[in-house]
Amino acid sequence: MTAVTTALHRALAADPDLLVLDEEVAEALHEGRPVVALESSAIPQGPAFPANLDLALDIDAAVRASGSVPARIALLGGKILVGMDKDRLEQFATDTSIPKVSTRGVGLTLAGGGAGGTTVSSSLLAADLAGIPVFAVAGIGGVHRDAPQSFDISADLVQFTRSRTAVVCAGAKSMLHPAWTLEWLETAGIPVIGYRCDDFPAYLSVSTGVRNPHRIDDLREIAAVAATHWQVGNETSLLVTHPISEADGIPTADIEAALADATALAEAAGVSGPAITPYLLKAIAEATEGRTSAANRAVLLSTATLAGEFAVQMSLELA
Ligand code: PSU
Ligand code: MN
Repeated sequence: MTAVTTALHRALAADPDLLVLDEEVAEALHEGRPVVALESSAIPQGPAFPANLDLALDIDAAVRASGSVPARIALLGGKILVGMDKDRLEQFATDTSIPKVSTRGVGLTLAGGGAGGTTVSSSLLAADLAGIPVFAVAGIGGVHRDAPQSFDISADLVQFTRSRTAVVCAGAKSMLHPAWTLEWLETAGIPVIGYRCDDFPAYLSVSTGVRNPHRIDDLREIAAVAATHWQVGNETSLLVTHPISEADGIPTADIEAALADATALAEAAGVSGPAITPYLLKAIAEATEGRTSAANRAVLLSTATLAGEFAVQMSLELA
Protein backbone atom coordinates (compact mmCIF):
# COMPACT_ATOMS: atom_id res chain seq x y z
CA MET A 1 0.00 0.00 0.00
CA THR A 2 1.09 3.57 -0.53
CA ALA A 3 2.61 5.33 2.41
CA VAL A 4 0.29 7.38 4.60
CA THR A 5 0.45 10.87 3.16
CA THR A 6 0.98 14.20 4.85
CA ALA A 7 -2.43 15.24 3.57
CA LEU A 8 -3.94 12.30 5.42
CA HIS A 9 -2.20 13.30 8.64
CA ARG A 10 -3.49 16.84 8.29
CA ALA A 11 -7.01 15.76 7.40
CA LEU A 12 -7.27 13.23 10.18
CA ALA A 13 -5.71 15.52 12.76
CA ALA A 14 -8.49 17.99 12.01
CA ASP A 15 -11.21 15.34 12.15
CA PRO A 16 -10.43 11.68 12.79
CA ASP A 17 -13.82 10.73 11.41
CA LEU A 18 -13.53 12.76 8.22
CA LEU A 19 -13.11 9.60 6.18
CA VAL A 20 -15.81 7.03 6.77
CA LEU A 21 -14.45 3.74 5.55
CA ASP A 22 -16.96 1.05 4.77
CA GLU A 23 -16.18 -2.07 6.86
CA GLU A 24 -15.18 -4.23 3.90
CA VAL A 25 -12.89 -1.48 2.57
CA ALA A 26 -11.32 -0.82 5.98
CA GLU A 27 -10.50 -4.51 6.44
CA ALA A 28 -9.05 -4.83 2.96
CA LEU A 29 -6.86 -1.74 3.39
CA HIS A 30 -5.73 -2.90 6.81
CA GLU A 31 -4.72 -6.27 5.43
CA GLY A 32 -3.11 -4.81 2.29
CA ARG A 33 -5.64 -6.46 0.00
CA PRO A 34 -6.49 -4.86 -3.35
CA VAL A 35 -9.09 -2.08 -3.45
CA VAL A 36 -10.49 -0.14 -6.43
CA ALA A 37 -11.80 3.38 -5.86
CA LEU A 38 -14.83 4.48 -7.91
CA GLU A 39 -16.65 7.76 -8.52
CA SER A 40 -20.27 8.55 -7.62
CA SER A 41 -21.20 11.58 -9.75
CA ALA A 42 -22.60 9.35 -12.49
CA ILE A 43 -25.09 7.65 -10.11
CA PRO A 44 -27.61 10.51 -9.67
CA GLN A 45 -26.94 11.75 -13.23
CA GLY A 46 -26.80 8.39 -14.97
CA PRO A 47 -29.64 6.14 -16.10
CA ALA A 48 -32.91 6.52 -14.16
CA PHE A 49 -33.56 4.55 -10.97
CA PRO A 50 -33.46 1.56 -10.57
CA ALA A 51 -31.14 1.04 -13.59
CA ASN A 52 -28.48 3.30 -12.01
CA LEU A 53 -28.55 1.32 -8.74
CA ASP A 54 -28.35 -2.01 -10.58
CA LEU A 55 -25.45 -0.71 -12.64
CA ALA A 56 -23.55 0.48 -9.56
CA LEU A 57 -24.09 -2.88 -7.85
CA ASP A 58 -22.97 -4.73 -10.99
CA ILE A 59 -19.81 -2.61 -11.18
CA ASP A 60 -19.06 -3.48 -7.55
CA ALA A 61 -19.65 -7.16 -8.36
CA ALA A 62 -17.28 -6.95 -11.35
CA VAL A 63 -14.53 -5.52 -9.12
CA ARG A 64 -15.08 -8.29 -6.56
CA ALA A 65 -15.12 -11.00 -9.25
CA SER A 66 -11.62 -9.97 -10.25
CA GLY A 67 -10.31 -10.23 -6.69
CA SER A 68 -10.57 -6.66 -5.36
CA VAL A 69 -12.83 -4.66 -3.08
CA PRO A 70 -14.86 -1.75 -4.54
CA ALA A 71 -14.61 1.59 -2.70
CA ARG A 72 -17.11 4.03 -4.09
CA ILE A 73 -16.38 7.59 -2.98
CA ALA A 74 -19.07 10.16 -2.11
CA LEU A 75 -19.65 13.14 0.18
CA LEU A 76 -22.38 13.04 2.80
CA GLY A 77 -23.08 14.83 6.08
CA GLY A 78 -19.66 16.47 6.27
CA LYS A 79 -17.85 13.15 5.71
CA ILE A 80 -16.05 11.51 2.83
CA LEU A 81 -17.53 8.08 2.29
CA VAL A 82 -15.03 5.48 1.09
CA GLY A 83 -17.14 2.49 0.13
CA MET A 84 -20.95 2.62 -0.08
CA ASP A 85 -23.28 -0.20 0.88
CA LYS A 86 -26.54 -0.87 -0.98
CA ASP A 87 -28.60 1.54 1.15
CA ARG A 88 -26.18 4.40 0.56
CA LEU A 89 -26.04 3.61 -3.15
CA GLU A 90 -29.82 3.63 -3.24
CA GLN A 91 -29.91 7.03 -1.54
CA PHE A 92 -27.67 8.46 -4.28
CA ALA A 93 -29.52 6.57 -7.02
CA THR A 94 -32.90 8.00 -6.02
CA ASP A 95 -31.90 11.62 -5.46
CA THR A 96 -31.21 13.34 -8.77
CA SER A 97 -30.71 16.65 -6.95
CA ILE A 98 -27.35 15.46 -5.57
CA PRO A 99 -24.81 17.71 -7.32
CA LYS A 100 -21.65 16.73 -9.14
CA VAL A 101 -18.70 17.87 -7.00
CA SER A 102 -15.19 18.25 -8.42
CA THR A 103 -12.00 18.97 -6.44
CA ARG A 104 -12.79 22.60 -5.72
CA GLY A 105 -16.19 21.71 -4.23
CA VAL A 106 -15.02 19.13 -1.70
CA GLY A 107 -14.31 21.58 1.14
CA LEU A 108 -17.45 23.56 0.37
CA THR A 109 -19.68 20.48 0.35
CA LEU A 110 -18.11 18.96 3.48
CA ALA A 111 -18.37 22.23 5.40
CA GLY A 112 -21.97 22.65 4.25
CA GLY A 113 -22.82 19.13 5.36
CA GLY A 114 -24.72 18.23 2.19
CA ALA A 115 -24.40 15.36 -0.24
CA GLY A 116 -22.14 15.35 -3.28
CA GLY A 117 -21.46 12.94 -6.09
CA THR A 118 -17.71 12.89 -6.60
CA THR A 119 -16.26 13.28 -10.08
CA VAL A 120 -13.00 11.65 -11.10
CA SER A 121 -11.04 14.57 -9.64
CA SER A 122 -12.62 14.63 -6.18
CA SER A 123 -12.69 10.83 -6.02
CA LEU A 124 -8.93 10.78 -6.61
CA LEU A 125 -8.42 13.29 -3.81
CA ALA A 126 -10.29 10.94 -1.46
CA ALA A 127 -8.58 7.80 -2.79
CA ASP A 128 -5.25 9.42 -1.97
CA LEU A 129 -6.38 10.27 1.56
CA ALA A 130 -7.53 6.69 2.09
CA GLY A 131 -4.35 5.23 0.57
CA ILE A 132 -6.04 3.53 -2.40
CA PRO A 133 -3.68 3.49 -5.39
CA VAL A 134 -6.11 2.24 -8.07
CA PHE A 135 -9.18 4.01 -9.47
CA ALA A 136 -11.55 2.95 -12.26
CA VAL A 137 -13.75 5.05 -14.56
CA ALA A 138 -15.06 4.43 -18.06
CA GLY A 139 -14.26 7.87 -19.46
CA ILE A 140 -12.05 10.50 -17.87
CA GLY A 141 -12.65 14.21 -18.27
CA GLY A 142 -10.22 16.08 -20.49
CA VAL A 143 -9.71 19.05 -22.77
CA HIS A 144 -13.02 20.12 -24.29
CA ARG A 145 -13.20 20.75 -28.04
CA ASP A 146 -14.06 24.42 -27.53
CA ALA A 147 -11.21 24.87 -25.05
CA PRO A 148 -9.43 27.53 -27.15
CA GLN A 149 -12.48 29.75 -26.59
CA SER A 150 -13.98 28.43 -23.35
CA PHE A 151 -10.79 27.39 -21.52
CA ASP A 152 -12.83 24.34 -20.45
CA ILE A 153 -10.34 21.72 -19.26
CA SER A 154 -11.59 19.18 -16.75
CA ALA A 155 -10.40 19.34 -13.16
CA ASP A 156 -9.77 15.61 -13.62
CA LEU A 157 -6.58 16.41 -15.54
CA VAL A 158 -5.32 18.84 -12.91
CA GLN A 159 -6.02 16.34 -10.14
CA PHE A 160 -3.92 13.76 -12.01
CA THR A 161 -0.98 16.05 -11.23
CA ARG A 162 -1.69 15.74 -7.47
CA SER A 163 -2.82 12.18 -6.79
CA ARG A 164 -0.62 9.11 -6.75
CA THR A 165 -3.23 6.90 -8.32
CA ALA A 166 -3.29 4.52 -11.26
CA VAL A 167 -6.42 5.38 -13.24
CA VAL A 168 -7.83 2.49 -15.27
CA CYS A 169 -10.13 3.86 -18.00
CA ALA A 170 -11.47 3.40 -21.51
CA GLY A 171 -10.05 6.73 -22.63
CA ALA A 172 -11.59 10.18 -22.43
CA LYS A 173 -15.29 10.99 -22.76
CA SER A 174 -16.57 11.12 -26.35
CA MET A 175 -17.23 14.87 -26.51
CA LEU A 176 -13.63 15.80 -25.64
CA HIS A 177 -10.61 16.47 -27.83
CA PRO A 178 -8.43 13.35 -27.54
CA ALA A 179 -5.24 14.75 -29.06
CA TRP A 180 -5.31 17.90 -26.89
CA THR A 181 -6.10 15.78 -23.85
CA LEU A 182 -3.02 13.64 -24.54
CA GLU A 183 -0.90 16.75 -25.11
CA TRP A 184 -2.02 18.14 -21.77
CA LEU A 185 -1.20 14.85 -20.06
CA GLU A 186 2.26 14.82 -21.59
CA THR A 187 2.92 18.38 -20.42
CA ALA A 188 1.82 17.38 -16.91
CA GLY A 189 4.05 14.30 -16.87
CA ILE A 190 1.23 11.75 -16.70
CA PRO A 191 2.13 8.41 -18.33
CA VAL A 192 -0.60 6.98 -20.58
CA ILE A 193 -0.24 3.26 -21.19
CA GLY A 194 -2.50 1.27 -23.49
CA TYR A 195 -3.16 -2.19 -22.12
CA ARG A 196 -3.31 -4.50 -25.15
CA CYS A 197 -4.31 -1.60 -27.41
CA ASP A 198 -2.47 0.82 -29.68
CA ASP A 199 -5.07 3.57 -29.83
CA PHE A 200 -6.26 5.91 -27.11
CA PRO A 201 -9.84 4.67 -26.67
CA ALA A 202 -12.94 6.86 -26.95
CA TYR A 203 -15.07 5.60 -24.03
CA LEU A 204 -18.12 4.39 -26.02
CA SER A 205 -16.07 3.72 -29.17
CA VAL A 206 -12.99 1.54 -29.55
CA SER A 207 -10.63 4.22 -30.84
CA THR A 208 -10.20 7.98 -31.02
CA GLY A 209 -7.90 7.54 -34.00
CA VAL A 210 -5.06 8.89 -31.86
CA ARG A 211 -2.43 6.51 -30.51
CA ASN A 212 -1.63 5.83 -26.89
CA PRO A 213 1.89 7.09 -26.18
CA HIS A 214 2.82 3.62 -24.84
CA ARG A 215 1.53 0.07 -24.97
CA ILE A 216 2.19 -2.75 -22.49
CA ASP A 217 0.36 -6.09 -22.73
CA ASP A 218 1.05 -7.41 -19.23
CA LEU A 219 -0.67 -5.96 -16.14
CA ARG A 220 2.20 -6.98 -13.89
CA GLU A 221 4.58 -4.93 -16.02
CA ILE A 222 2.25 -1.92 -15.87
CA ALA A 223 2.09 -2.26 -12.06
CA ALA A 224 5.89 -2.25 -11.97
CA VAL A 225 5.94 0.91 -14.10
CA ALA A 226 3.46 2.61 -11.74
CA ALA A 227 5.48 1.66 -8.68
CA THR A 228 8.65 2.99 -10.30
CA HIS A 229 6.85 6.18 -11.40
CA TRP A 230 6.12 6.86 -7.72
CA GLN A 231 9.43 5.55 -6.43
CA VAL A 232 11.32 8.25 -8.32
CA GLY A 233 9.29 10.93 -6.58
CA ASN A 234 6.39 11.62 -8.91
CA GLU A 235 3.29 12.62 -6.94
CA THR A 236 1.12 12.15 -10.00
CA SER A 237 -1.29 9.68 -11.56
CA LEU A 238 -0.70 7.18 -14.33
CA LEU A 239 -3.35 6.22 -16.89
CA VAL A 240 -4.00 2.67 -18.02
CA THR A 241 -6.30 2.64 -21.04
CA HIS A 242 -8.27 -0.27 -22.44
CA PRO A 243 -11.17 0.11 -24.90
CA ILE A 244 -14.75 -1.08 -24.92
CA SER A 245 -15.02 -4.39 -26.82
CA GLU A 246 -15.52 -4.27 -30.61
CA ALA A 247 -18.92 -5.95 -30.13
CA ASP A 248 -20.17 -3.39 -27.61
CA GLY A 249 -18.56 -0.27 -29.11
CA ILE A 250 -20.56 2.35 -31.03
CA PRO A 251 -19.14 3.54 -34.36
CA THR A 252 -17.46 6.93 -33.99
CA ALA A 253 -19.53 8.33 -36.87
CA ASP A 254 -22.76 7.68 -34.94
CA ILE A 255 -21.42 9.35 -31.80
CA GLU A 256 -20.16 12.32 -33.82
CA ALA A 257 -23.54 12.79 -35.53
CA ALA A 258 -25.32 12.79 -32.17
CA LEU A 259 -22.70 15.13 -30.72
CA ALA A 260 -22.99 17.66 -33.52
CA ASP A 261 -26.73 18.06 -32.85
CA ALA A 262 -26.28 18.04 -29.07
CA THR A 263 -23.51 20.64 -29.16
CA ALA A 264 -25.67 22.98 -31.26
CA LEU A 265 -28.55 22.56 -28.80
CA ALA A 266 -26.25 23.17 -25.82
CA GLU A 267 -24.92 26.33 -27.42
CA ALA A 268 -28.41 27.61 -28.17
CA ALA A 269 -29.48 26.85 -24.59
CA GLY A 270 -26.34 28.47 -23.18
CA VAL A 271 -25.19 25.32 -21.36
CA SER A 272 -21.53 25.45 -20.32
CA GLY A 273 -19.17 24.73 -17.41
CA PRO A 274 -19.75 21.68 -15.24
CA ALA A 275 -23.23 21.21 -16.76
CA ILE A 276 -21.94 20.55 -20.27
CA THR A 277 -20.60 17.02 -19.71
CA PRO A 278 -23.84 15.58 -18.22
CA TYR A 279 -25.88 17.50 -20.84
CA LEU A 280 -23.99 16.08 -23.81
CA LEU A 281 -23.85 12.54 -22.37
CA LYS A 282 -27.61 12.60 -21.94
CA ALA A 283 -28.19 13.99 -25.42
CA ILE A 284 -25.98 11.31 -27.00
CA ALA A 285 -27.86 8.63 -25.05
CA GLU A 286 -31.23 9.93 -26.27
CA ALA A 287 -30.09 10.29 -29.89
CA THR A 288 -28.72 6.76 -30.07
CA GLU A 289 -31.88 5.26 -28.51
CA GLY A 290 -30.55 3.02 -25.83
CA ARG A 291 -27.53 1.76 -27.76
CA THR A 292 -25.43 4.14 -25.71
CA SER A 293 -26.77 2.92 -22.39
CA ALA A 294 -25.90 -0.67 -23.38
CA ALA A 295 -22.41 0.46 -24.41
CA ASN A 296 -22.04 2.57 -21.27
CA ARG A 297 -22.94 -0.43 -19.13
CA ALA A 298 -20.57 -2.70 -21.04
CA VAL A 299 -17.60 -0.35 -20.78
CA LEU A 300 -18.21 0.40 -17.10
CA LEU A 301 -18.22 -3.33 -16.36
CA SER A 302 -15.20 -4.18 -18.51
CA THR A 303 -13.22 -1.30 -16.98
CA ALA A 304 -14.20 -2.36 -13.44
CA THR A 305 -13.12 -5.91 -14.17
CA LEU A 306 -9.76 -4.81 -15.54
CA ALA A 307 -9.21 -2.40 -12.63
CA GLY A 308 -9.93 -5.23 -10.20
CA GLU A 309 -7.31 -7.39 -11.89
CA PHE A 310 -4.85 -4.52 -12.03
CA ALA A 311 -5.34 -3.70 -8.32
CA VAL A 312 -4.35 -7.30 -7.53
CA GLN A 313 -1.07 -6.81 -9.43
CA MET A 314 -0.59 -3.37 -7.87
CA SER A 315 -1.00 -4.75 -4.34
CA LEU A 316 1.64 -7.41 -5.04
CA GLU A 317 3.95 -4.76 -6.46
CA LEU A 318 3.52 -2.38 -3.51
CA ALA A 319 3.59 -5.12 -0.83
N1 PSU B 1 -20.88 10.87 -15.81
C1 PSU B 1 -22.01 11.60 -15.83
N2 PSU B 1 -21.94 12.92 -15.46
C2 PSU B 1 -20.76 13.49 -15.05
C3 PSU B 1 -19.60 12.69 -15.02
C4 PSU B 1 -19.70 11.41 -15.41
O1 PSU B 1 -23.07 11.09 -16.21
O2 PSU B 1 -20.75 14.68 -14.72
C5 PSU B 1 -18.34 13.33 -14.49
C6 PSU B 1 -17.14 12.42 -14.32
O3 PSU B 1 -17.04 12.14 -12.95
C7 PSU B 1 -15.96 13.26 -14.78
C8 PSU B 1 -16.58 14.62 -14.94
O4 PSU B 1 -14.96 13.26 -13.82
O5 PSU B 1 -17.89 14.36 -15.34
C9 PSU B 1 -15.90 15.51 -15.90
O6 PSU B 1 -16.66 16.69 -16.00
P1 PSU B 1 -16.00 18.08 -16.41
O7 PSU B 1 -15.78 17.97 -17.90
O8 PSU B 1 -17.02 19.10 -16.03
O9 PSU B 1 -14.73 18.18 -15.65
MN1 MN C 1 -15.28 21.96 -17.22
